[in-house]
Amino acid sequence: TKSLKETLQEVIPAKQEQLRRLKTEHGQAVVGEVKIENIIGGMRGLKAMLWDASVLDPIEGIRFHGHSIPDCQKVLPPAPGGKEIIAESMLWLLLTGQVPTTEQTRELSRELAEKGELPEFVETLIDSLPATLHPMTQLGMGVAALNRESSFQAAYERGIKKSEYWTHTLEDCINLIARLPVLAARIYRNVYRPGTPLPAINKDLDLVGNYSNQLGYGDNQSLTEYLRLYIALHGDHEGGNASAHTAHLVGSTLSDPYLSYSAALFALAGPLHGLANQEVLRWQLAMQKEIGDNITHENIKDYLWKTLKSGQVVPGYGHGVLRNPDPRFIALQEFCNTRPDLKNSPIIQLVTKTSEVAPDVLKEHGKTKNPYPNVDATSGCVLYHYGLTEFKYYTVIFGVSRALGALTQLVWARALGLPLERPKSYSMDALEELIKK
Ligand code: FAM
Repeated sequence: TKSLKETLQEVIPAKQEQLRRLKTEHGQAVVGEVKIENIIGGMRGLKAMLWDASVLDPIEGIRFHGHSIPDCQKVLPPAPGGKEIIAESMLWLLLTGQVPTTEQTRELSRELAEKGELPEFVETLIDSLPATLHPMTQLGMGVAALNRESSFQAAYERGIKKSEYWTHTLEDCINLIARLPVLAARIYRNVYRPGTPLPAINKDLDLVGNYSNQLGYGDNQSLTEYLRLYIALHGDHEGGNASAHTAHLVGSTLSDPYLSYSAALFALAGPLHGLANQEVLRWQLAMQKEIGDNITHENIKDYLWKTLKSGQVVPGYGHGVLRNPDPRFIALQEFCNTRPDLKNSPIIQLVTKTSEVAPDVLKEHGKTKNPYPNVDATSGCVLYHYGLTEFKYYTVIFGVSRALGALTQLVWARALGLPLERPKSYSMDALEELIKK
């Protein structure tokens, strides 16, 4: 059975050839136009990035190498005894475009478990941070510090050929994916469970099985399965989202994967991006407090208007690209519907009822281009139900996940020899000059 690296070695030449053809034969083909509204509107809608692992259709939602979420749920191997997609299967699909066999995912799980140990100085660094420092700041610092071990950086200093960049990048990316959950679990223990022992990595478990175990929830199979699904589904959301784009931009300078992904984590830490799941929970709990047990559509509607009239956004709704309910939201809601404890949980019921009312309210409000729930409308609330109630930590879990897609792109960017990213900017005066012409 072929390893991940061997599989990649096989698929890379055809992609290099595809890129060469696009560049030499179609380099002058026009994809779209650039309007001033794109330039001043956060480049929304501008088709200007190459990203192979996933494409986001505004209506259908995300597809990973052409596979929709329901397809992935059918074909990607789960953990032994589990049903949900695991991180290893998703990573394999993202990196190679191929569906792995069960054996291949097991081997990858073992490789990741073997590489998961943190260097001692990183443990010391993380343990020295104050518990009051946001877990995302700690995660970004830890990931950046891991770059002392970067194979890419060491090889670059030695002076390797460009064609060899990707193998060292892959090595760094696999090491980072292996270590991220261990680092993230250590942060959780330090901040929320000080003094409790961190279990050792179990070489027979998958990446997220180990993560759940190290967080202290290994006995809760339902939460572990949820984390598997959540982490697989959040793995990639095409290239333009702020975290993935940051990793790509920083990586394009040939900064190593640790530094690139650490920068991505700080983009993820913003409330309009990864922090949204924390915000959703805070907002839903405040709603729950205010309306009490009488959860009616009418009460929720009033609360939604109160939020909007106070000038705040409704967290968990809207999207930069999507124009329909997020299929990731649907998949997570389906997970809840198949489990009676979750289905009857007050917070999940509130999320469900809110999703029945909010789209109409947001349509009437008339601002957002997408009045439907995004994945974060529900993601944190399931964790809360299972007792993982420390919501400042939620974005860290997102950060463990997004590495799958962002690091995949770094491997491919080096395999394809993609250049430094450097768009052209304009001043307002220069734009006005342009209009006059
Ligand atoms: N509630 C109220 N107003 C909203 C809104 C919402 N949920 N979503 C968008 N708007 C407003 C938006 O603030 C903007 O107003 P201004 O013209 O006054 O600036 C207007 O509607 C047009 O925005 P848009 O074009 O529809 O959305 P953007 O592409 O600018 O922004 C989001 C997309 C996701 C940042 C935005 O919808 C939002 O703030 N949502 C709430 C926060 C959230 O759930 N973020 C999570 C996104 C998620 F998918 C992720 O990254 N994890």
